[in-house]
This record gives sequence, C-alpha cells and structure tokens, in this order.
Amino acid sequence: MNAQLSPLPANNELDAFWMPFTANRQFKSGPRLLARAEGMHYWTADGREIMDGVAGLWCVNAGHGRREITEAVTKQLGTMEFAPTFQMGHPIAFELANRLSEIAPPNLDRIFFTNSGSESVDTALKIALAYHRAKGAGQRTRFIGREKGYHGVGFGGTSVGGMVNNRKAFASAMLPGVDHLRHTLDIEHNAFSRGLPQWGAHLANELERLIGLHDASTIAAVIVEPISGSGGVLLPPVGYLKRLREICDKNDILLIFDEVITGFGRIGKPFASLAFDVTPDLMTTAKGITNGAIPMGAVFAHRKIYDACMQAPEGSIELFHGYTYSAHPVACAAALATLDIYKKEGLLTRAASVSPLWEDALHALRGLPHVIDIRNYGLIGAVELEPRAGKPGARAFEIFVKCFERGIMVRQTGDTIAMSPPLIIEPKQIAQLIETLGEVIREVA
Ligand code: PXG
Repeated sequence: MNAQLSPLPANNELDAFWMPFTANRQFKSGPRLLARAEGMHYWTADGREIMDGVAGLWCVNAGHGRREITEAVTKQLGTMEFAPTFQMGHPIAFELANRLSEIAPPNLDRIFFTNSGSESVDTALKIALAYHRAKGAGQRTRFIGREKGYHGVGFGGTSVGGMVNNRKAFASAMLPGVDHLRHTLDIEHNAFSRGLPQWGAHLANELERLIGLHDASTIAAVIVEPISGSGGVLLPPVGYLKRLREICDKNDILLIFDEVITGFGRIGKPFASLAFDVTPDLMTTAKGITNGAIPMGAVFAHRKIYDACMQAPEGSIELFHGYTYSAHPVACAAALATLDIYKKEGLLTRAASVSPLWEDALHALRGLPHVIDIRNYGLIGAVELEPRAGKPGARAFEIFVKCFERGIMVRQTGDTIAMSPPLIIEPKQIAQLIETLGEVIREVA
C-alpha cells in the first residue's frame, strides 16, 4: 500500500482550514495527513501504514472501515437522507433509542439525541435544570464540575470543565455559579497503580465541603467523567464514585457521568457506570455510538427525570431544547449497524479480557527515562513523563511526533501520552504499539 492515495495539498493550500485544538502554524509547516483507514490502521497520504493507538479520537471502537456501517449509511441515504424530529418522527430513531435502552445502566432508558459530546453535555446540564424546575426546585441552578475535567467546548461544558487552557480565554463568559471538586490525580500516593488506585476515595468528601459552602438547595448537578480522558487519563480511586453518589443522593443533587470516552465498551462493560456499579442520573455519550463514522451523541436520562418533565400540561412542549439533526436518520442507521457489530463481536465486553495483557505491556515501560507514572484501566492507558524544565508538554509532544514517524498514532495531552486503541486490537498489535512507544521514549531525551 505505497501508492499515493490522494493528491497532497501544496503548503500554501493549508491555510483555509483553521484546525481545531491544533498548533496550526506548526502543523502546517510539517503536516501529518491521513488518507485511508482499515481495521487497526491508517495510511498516510504518502502511503505509510500507521497503527491506530487511539481509535481515531477515542471513537472508532470497532476498528476502521466497517463495511456493515458503510452499507447501512448508504442504504439510509438512498431511502431518506433527512427527516425532522421536531413534532415529527421516523422509525429508526425509536428503534435506536430502544436498542440503547437495552444496554443502558438501570433505569437510564430515556434517550435524547445530539450530534456530539459537547452537545450531549450542554443538553444534560439543561435537562438537570429543567428537572429541578419541574419538581418545584428552580433555585437549584449551580453545577459542580472537577479540576482537569473535560466536557467538550460548549459554554456549559467549558464552564464545568477544569482544563485551564480551555477556559482562560473565555473566563468572562463562563456560566455563573459553577464550582469544582479537586481532581483525583496523586502521583505521590498512587504512581504505577495497576487499575484503580487504592488511595483517594476521601477526595469525594470535598463535595460535602462545597455543599456546606453553597447549600444543597442551590445545586442542580455534579458532573464528572468516571475516568477523565483528555485531562490525562485520571482514574477514580476505589470507592470514590460510590461516595459521590451517596452524597448526591443525600442532598437531592443529580449526578451526571460524562461517558463520551468511557462509553461503548472502552473499559470492558458497555458503560463505566456498569463497570464501577454506580448509576448516575444522567449519562452523556457520543463517539463510539456510531464508531465515529457519522457524528452523533446521546444523553441517557433516568426515567424519574423524564417522568418529572412529562408533568407539563398536555399538548405543551416539555423541553424547549433540541437540534435540527437530533436523531438524524443517517446517524441512526450508522449507530444501529455499530450496535450490531458490538453485539456480534462481543466488543462491549472484550476490553475486560484484553486488559490484563494491556496492563502488563504498559507497565513494562516502567523504569524508562523520564517515566514518572503509568495508568491503565480497560483499554485505556497513559504514560506520564516528567516535564522538561520550563517547557511543559514539549517532551510528550516530541514523543507523539516521533511515534507517528515510526508508524503508531498516540495522543499527547500535557506531558501525558494517552492510548485507547480500537477494541479489536490483537495481542501482537498491543506488543507492537507499546514496544514502539518504549523505543521512542528511550530515544527522546
Ligand atoms: N466529554 C468528554 C468526556 C470528552 O472526552 C467531549 C465531552 C466532547 O465531545 P465532542 O464530540 O464535542 O468533541 C469529549 C471529547 C483527546 C480528545 O484525546 C478528547 C476528546 C475530544 C478531542 C480530543 O484529548 N473528547
């Protein structure tokens, strides 16, 4: 597969595309262009094979180029390319909601469709407000997020998020009344823990402190990622999420799990909430719902929330919220085909059986130069590097670039290298991925 796959843009043709979350000028002086994908691999525009260590961007859980999805999408485009879902409906939207409700955590079986993780988050925050209002508690307007959390880029998601670079330029436009729990990363206590760290469940008690400060009666919801992805793969200490659930229950505060990354099999169960046995009131998803093939997101709401909102007068719209493309028929077709693949190939639970091997492979990198922590759960892994003095992120960025040159794609966030391969990854591919990363880490000073 060495033939050039598509015409390369000349360097002066790269300016029009203002790239997201990208160092545009740096990228455009040495572009990394992907042109084709199949199974576990991408091919660059000049024909090099790259193993995908991040499932695209944490979304291509069943691997690339799945024919079944392509066929379902093609068929749907030929049958009905668009249909509205405002005061109208189309059958596969209902079919998809029913299918999702079958794999949902207990009672989280009312599904609101969006087009991305960011929209799912903003939708969930709005549903939380609408729920309290419907229950006569409209004064509950505060949200509690967490440091280093990532909840997309809408104003709501940015406000509850906790990554400083994503917030600082927009500080004046953040939602009022948002507070944050401290994050759960503690390398001093938990370095190189395999799976969930033992130390740190008590960090959840900080929610009680924030409740003491603001009063429970002002707080609508707490939102956390069960495992933070973008913030650098931060794991919940054993017992931490259960404790958050208890405190929320005691204070009538809704608990929202942002499962945009952890959903759809990433950690060995359909959702992290099932893996950790903690059921939130709202769950946000996207990415793996369509294997990344067509944009789509979904908010899973507890029945009690849907039912409370359905108390509005008969004939009135219960929730003044929705997107032109909510339950877009082509996205629904892609999602249904994706769920079929997940089921047929057991992919929603496969990470559980592969993760011991994944864990061993990753932890073999312990002891390499500058490696200060390794974190893993399910098919998520992260290697934390010591930052270069005065140049945060530089070492990890160099490793990311070198990995790409050597034929593996990983993600860099700060001084963390994160990995989340397609759930179809085979043992020898795990070995290749981690060995290549190890070679690069040895070379980069
Ligand atoms: N919530 C979580 C937990 C996410 O990880 C979003 C919301 C937003 O989703 P959309 O579809 O609006 O991008 C995300 C997105 C990375 C990386 O590797 C992670 C995401 C996006 C881009 C890069 O750091 N997650």
